[in-house]
Amino acid sequence: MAAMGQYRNIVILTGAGVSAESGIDTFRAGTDGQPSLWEQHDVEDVATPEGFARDPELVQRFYDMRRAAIQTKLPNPAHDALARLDAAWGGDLLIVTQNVDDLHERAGARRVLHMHGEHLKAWCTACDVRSPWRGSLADYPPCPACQARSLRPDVVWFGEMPYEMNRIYAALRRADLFVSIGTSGAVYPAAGFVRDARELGAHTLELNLERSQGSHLFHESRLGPASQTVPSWVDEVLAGA
Ligand code: BJW
Repeated sequence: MAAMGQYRNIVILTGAGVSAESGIDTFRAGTDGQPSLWEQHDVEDVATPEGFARDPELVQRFYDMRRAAIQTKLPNPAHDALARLDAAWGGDLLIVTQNVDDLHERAGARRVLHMHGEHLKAWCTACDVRSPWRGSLADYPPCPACQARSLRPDVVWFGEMPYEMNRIYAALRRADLFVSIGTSGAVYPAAGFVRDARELGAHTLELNLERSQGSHLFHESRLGPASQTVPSWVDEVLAGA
C-alpha cells in the first residue's frame, strides 16, 4: 500500500462498529454475547415509514429509549482519534457517519455529516423544521417552531432518501483516500460508496472487527476493534502528513 502521506482528500464512512465499544448496540451483529438491535426488534416495525404509520407509539418509544441511552454513553478512542485527525488534517476531510449518535461531535470532530439523521433532533412533518431534541417524543409534544404535534425522530428509515447525498458524492469525487470504519456494508447507498470511490480513483481501506459483506471491494482491510485500529491508522496518516 502507498504511504499514507501521499493522500490529501479523505472521506471516512463510519457505521455502528465505531460506537460499539462505547456501549451502543450495532444493528446486525451483537458484540460480547449481546443481541443486536435487529435481533430484538423487527426492522419493518421500527425503521420504516410504514411501521411508523402503523404504530407510531411503538416507534416513538423505541427511539425515546435509544435517545436517552446515547446520552449516557461516551466517545471511545476511535472517535477521539478521528477528531484528532479532523483537527490536524490540512486537506479536505469529511466524516460521513451512518450513526445517529453524537459521539463524533462529542469527541470534538467538526467535519461530520449524518447521512441517516440524528437522535438528538426532531423533525416536524407539518412545518418541515428540525429542532434540537433530548427528551421524549412519545407524548406528542408541540413542535417548537409551529406548535403542531407532528414531531418524529429525525432519522432516515428504509425507503427514505439519506441526507446530503450531493455533498457526499462531491466529496467522493475529490477523495484520493476512502476509509470505511465499522460498517457491515449491508445498507445502500452507503454500501456502494466503496465502488464509487474506487471507480473515481481513490485508494480504499476498510477497518472492521471482522470481514464484512463488502470486504472484497476494498484495496485493503485491517481487522480488529476500532478502538485499536483507528488510532493506529490515524497515527500513520499524521506521521506521513
Ligand atoms: C466493529 C466493532 C468494533 C462491531 N470495531 N467494527 C436491494 C438492493 C439494494 C438496495 C436496496 C434493496 N432493497 C432496498 C434497498 C434500499 C435500502 C437498503 O439498503 N436495504 C438493504 C437492507 C438491502 N436502503 C434504503 O432504503 C436507504 N434509502 C435509499 O436507498 O434511498 C434511495 C436512494 C437511491 C439512490 C441514491 C440514494 C438513495 C435508506 C437506508 C436507511 C437506513 N437506516 C438505518 C436506521 C437509522 C435510524 C436508526 O438508527 O434506527 O440506518 S438501518 C441501520 O443500518 C442504520 C445504520 O446506519 C445502517 C447501517 O448499519 P451499520 O452501521 O453498517 O451497522 P451493522 O450493525 O450492520 O454493522 C456493524 C459493523 O460494525 C459490523 O461490520 C461489525 O463487524 C462492526 N463492528 N464492533 C470495529 N468494536
